[in-house]
Amino acid sequence: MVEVKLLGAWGSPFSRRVEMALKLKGVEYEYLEEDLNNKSPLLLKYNPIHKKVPVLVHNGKPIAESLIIIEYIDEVWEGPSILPQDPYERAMARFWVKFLDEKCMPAMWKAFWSTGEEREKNKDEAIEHLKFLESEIKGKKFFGGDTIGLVDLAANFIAYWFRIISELVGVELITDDKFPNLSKWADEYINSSFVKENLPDKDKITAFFNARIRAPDETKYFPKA
Ligand SMILES: N[C@@H](CCC(=O)N[C@@H](CS)C(=O)NCC(=O)O)C(=O)O
Repeated sequence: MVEVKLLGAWGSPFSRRVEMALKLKGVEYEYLEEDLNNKSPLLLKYNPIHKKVPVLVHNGKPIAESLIIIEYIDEVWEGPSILPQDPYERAMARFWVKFLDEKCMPAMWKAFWSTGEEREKNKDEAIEHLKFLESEIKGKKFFGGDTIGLVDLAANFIAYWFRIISELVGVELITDDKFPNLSKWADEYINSSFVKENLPDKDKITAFFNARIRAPDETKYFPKA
């Protein structure tokens, strides 16, 4: 019997990417909630290099790193395609998700959690990156076109988690006037019924980041659900 397990954490945007990919494909799986403050032997065994969630375990074989997991899911299971079929479009989707994780996410994160001049510098950097996304999404419903695809799943942190943090720390980045296309995409994305059902509870995310604002050193990981 095919066995699919997902080691995840409820508040993690990376875990949620993978959960959504599995659900888009209609794959049945067992979800194992990880305590990141006290990592399980299973997580350490299956992801000894990074020791992070998500990890997908397919018939006993582990795969780590959310974007790699999603590509695997797309290749292994039938159902709606998550990556485009066209080789050039596939390459572009891979380009954008790399850009999201390597450039946008760190720059936005630094802008949220720094102060003073440093914060202004980080904000400028984040805005420069976001401008590229703004023009990429222009005229499209989703990055994937009419349906949600790899880039939308990967950009989930912008549409949900980072909007919440942005409000809590008072750092405006994606405003309707500066980034109308990206704002519209974010609304469309989080309000699509499929995504809405698969996002973590807003109050719980807010409580976690409020705790992080009060005590950053003691609030590293989402507490176990
Ligand atoms: N690049 C990884 C990032 C995964 C990641 O950062 N996961 C966090 C949870 S949001 C984690 O497991 N952190 C544990 C740690 O840093 O030790 C991916 O895309 O899967």
